[in-house]
Amino acid sequence: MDKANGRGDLRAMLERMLLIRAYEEKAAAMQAAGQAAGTCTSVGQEASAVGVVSALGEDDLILTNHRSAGHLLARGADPARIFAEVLGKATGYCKGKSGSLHISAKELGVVLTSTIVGAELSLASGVGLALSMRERGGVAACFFGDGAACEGAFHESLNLASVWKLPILYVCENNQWQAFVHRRETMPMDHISHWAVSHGLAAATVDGNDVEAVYRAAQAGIAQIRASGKPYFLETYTYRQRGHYEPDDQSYVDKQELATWRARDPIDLLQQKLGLSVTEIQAARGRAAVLIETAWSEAVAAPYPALSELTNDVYA
Ligand SMILES: Cc1ncc(C[n+]2csc(CCOP(=O)(O)OP(=O)(O)O)c2C)c(N)n1
Ligand SMILES: [Mg+2]
Repeated sequence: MDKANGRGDLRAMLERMLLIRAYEEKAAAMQAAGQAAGTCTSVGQEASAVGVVSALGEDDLILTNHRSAGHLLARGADPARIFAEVLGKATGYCKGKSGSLHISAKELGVVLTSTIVGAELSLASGVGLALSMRERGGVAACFFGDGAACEGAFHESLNLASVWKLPILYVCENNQWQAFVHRRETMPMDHISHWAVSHGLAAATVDGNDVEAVYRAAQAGIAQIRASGKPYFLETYTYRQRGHYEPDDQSYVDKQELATWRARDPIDLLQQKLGLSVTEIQAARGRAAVLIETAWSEAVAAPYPALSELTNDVYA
């Protein structure tokens, strides 16, 4: 199905992006209010998450990283259960034992969230190998950042996937920042897809703030993986609009650069593409805010795990 063929499909993607934005802003506000632990938000990167995840099939798998809420929500995660996880509640996706940084959700095909930068790349090789050995089809989408691409695990993973023909969709969210260091300081060029080509992968760089473009590029990449069994590399070129984590005053960020990217906010771009009026977009933002407020209240009201749960589901 071509989900970006009609206005209705793009409209659904807009609603999902608004839900992610509302979730991230609530998470940041609750951290500032001292009611939740710190979190790494994906504000500004919603088109990358929604565009790629919308192109995946139900049986495909996802590996993600410390900036994972957008990927989870794009996959249909219940925001109340993500908040519950962040708050350490029993109703969280991992029964309150993972926090925001280690969530996995089997029912959504989200294999893991890696907080070790780059580990999602080495683990993707194993997941890709398992998929190819099972011979039932399926693609593993591995989300990672430009900082992870500067680590050795990136090159090892791509090399293995290329040689072993693993069905992995590498999604590099090049958001220009690696914690408090700008990408310019750690890489000789702008585009990470060049490195992928040198490892023998088919690769593309796409405007990561244009959800329709991301969706189409991901769809084309996934089709290539399914037809050839070989990995594909997609770089979504985007920008991290908030700090590395909350709280972060972004004092080290070039104000002009931030303003330039905020003027290309992925939600605003889609609103313009769809020709939505201010009233229509305000109503849509309001619906997302209500869903997120309800989710937060549900998570707050949820119980903490029983003491007897302490050593269950963990290595002892
Ligand atoms: C192996 C390792 N080194 C350092 C860190 C600390 N750290 C957490 S996120 C981050 C930046 C990662 O940048 P990038 O991969 O571009 O992802 P982004 O945060 O931009 O989404 C760093 C250095 C870590 N978690 N793991
Ligand atoms: Mg980055």
